[in-house]
Amino acid sequence: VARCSREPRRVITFGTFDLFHLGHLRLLQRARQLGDRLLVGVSSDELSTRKKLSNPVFAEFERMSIVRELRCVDEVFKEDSLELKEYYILHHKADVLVMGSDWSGRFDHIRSLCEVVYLPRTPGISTSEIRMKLSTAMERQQQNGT
Ligand code: C2G
Repeated sequence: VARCSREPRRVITFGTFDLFHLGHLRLLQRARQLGDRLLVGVSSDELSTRKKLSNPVFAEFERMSIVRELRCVDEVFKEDSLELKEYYILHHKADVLVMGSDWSGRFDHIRSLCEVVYLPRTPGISTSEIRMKLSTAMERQQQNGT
């Protein structure tokens, strides 16, 4: 029987993945389903701070360690700049770039290098929302002296 010996399809995505949550997980799982291997560029502390205008809660080593352990992730590398996307895609021989819909249209120029897919974000959850809830709860505790 002739095997279809096609090359494994390599999917690449990027993110800070701070306070890892279900929205991150669902994105990575769906990205992995679009190919045979999933490579994830985890934003360095420096890039995360620049992007989000605040320091990530967890350092890059911690965020990379969590993402690396996921069953749907095959490889993790550090993302040092948003401007290096073309380099990372060529270096990692990615066939498709996957990003959440908040990035819709932002990487259409990459279509000359690889497919680009934007997936709907998981509603109702975000790292910034979790941080807001935590800091509000802590302020309330301090006011009540509890
Ligand atoms: N995401 C999602 N649903 C959520 C929250 C996040 O699908 N409720 C997706 C985002 O769209 C992104 C990925 O999860 O594709 C990681 O989210 P962040 O860590 O916030 O990543 P971001 O800061 O957007 O970094 O080079 C691109 C940047 O590094 C992307």
